[in-house]
Amino acid sequence: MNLARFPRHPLTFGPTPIEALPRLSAHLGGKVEIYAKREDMNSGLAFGGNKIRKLEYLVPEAIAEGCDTLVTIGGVQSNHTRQVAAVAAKLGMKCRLVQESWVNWHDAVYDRVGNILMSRVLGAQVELVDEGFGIGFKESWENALEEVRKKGGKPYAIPAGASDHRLGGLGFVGFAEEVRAQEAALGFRFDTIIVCSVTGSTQAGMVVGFAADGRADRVIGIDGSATPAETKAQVLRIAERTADLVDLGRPITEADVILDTRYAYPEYGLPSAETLEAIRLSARLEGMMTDPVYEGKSMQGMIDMIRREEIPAGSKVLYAHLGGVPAINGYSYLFRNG
Ligand code: 5PA
Repeated sequence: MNLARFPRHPLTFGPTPIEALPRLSAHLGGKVEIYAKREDMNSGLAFGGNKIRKLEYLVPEAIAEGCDTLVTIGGVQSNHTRQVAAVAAKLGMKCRLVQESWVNWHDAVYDRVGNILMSRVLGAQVELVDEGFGIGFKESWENALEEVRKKGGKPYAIPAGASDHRLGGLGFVGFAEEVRAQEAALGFRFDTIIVCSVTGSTQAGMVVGFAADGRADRVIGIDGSATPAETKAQVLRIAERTADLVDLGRPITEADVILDTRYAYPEYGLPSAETLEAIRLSARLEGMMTDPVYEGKSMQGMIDMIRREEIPAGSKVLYAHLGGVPAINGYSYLFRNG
C-alpha cells in the first residue's frame, strides 16, 4: 500500500489522541473496553473534524490547479461546509457554500447558530437553498460552480462531505495507518472500530486502510443517513477506487463494507430518544460531547451493540469521534432541561 506518494497539505495538529473511556466501559458491564480516537480535536481550524483529514489530500490539487474559490455543499448545519470555510480562510482562498434544507428541524435559530454561524464569520459566501437531503451531486452545487466561473473565478469543486471525489478516501487510509502506529505503542490491537457513515469516504478510507491488516470488516459503519442503500453503495464505490489508488493489492468487495442500518431512525438529522440517551450518557460519564445528527447515533449504536453482547466480552473497541458538536446548538429546545 502506498499512501505517501500523494501530496498532503498539513491542516491537522498531527496524530489524534486515543483516549480510554473507563467510566462508560464500566457502566456497560465492564466486559468491553472502549476507547475514542478524537478526530473532533484534530485541528485548530474552527473546531476541526473528519473533513479536515480528507481535505489535506484535496488541497494540494486545488493549489496546483490555481483555484481561488472552494465550492461545496451540505445541510444548513453541515460540519463539512464549516470545515471547508475554515480551510479556505487558512489558504487565503474564497469559499462558496450551498446549504440545503437536509434536515426537518425548525429550532428558531437553526440557521443562525453553530456551524453556519462560524461559516459566515469565517468569511464564506453562504447560500441557503430549499432542497431536501441527498448525498449525490446536486444541481445547486453545479450552479454555484458555474456562477464562480462566470464571474471569472476558478472554483475547486468539493462534493458533499469531500467524499465522491477521486482523492476523498485517502485521509482515512491515513487514519488506519496512524491507528496501527498507536497500537504498536499501546501494545494491543482494536477488535472493532465504530464509525458514523453518511457520504461514505470516512468509512471507505478506513475499510481500505484496515484491509491492509485484515480488519476491513471490523470497521462497523453506523448509518446516519437513513438512506442506507445509497450510503452503502457510495462507501463501496469510494473504497474500490481508493484501494486502486493506493495499490492495496486486493480488490475491495461488498463483504468488506459493514453498514449497520438500525440507528438512523427517525430520519437524517433527527435524534431518537435513544440517541439523546447516548449523548447524555457519554457526556455525563466521560465529559465527551456528541451531536444529534452523527456521533450521537454512532454512540447509540455502539452502546446498543455492547448491551446486546453483539460485541463479545474481552473486545477492545475504538470509537472514531468525527466531530460535529457545533450542530448541537441548533437543537437547543431538546436540551432545555439537560
Ligand atoms: C459526518 C459527515 P461521511 O460523510 O464521511 O460518511 O462522515 C459522516 C459524518 N460525523 C460523521 C460527523 C460529525 C460528520 O460531520 N457530515 C456531512 C456534513 O455535511 O457535515 C457530510 C455530511
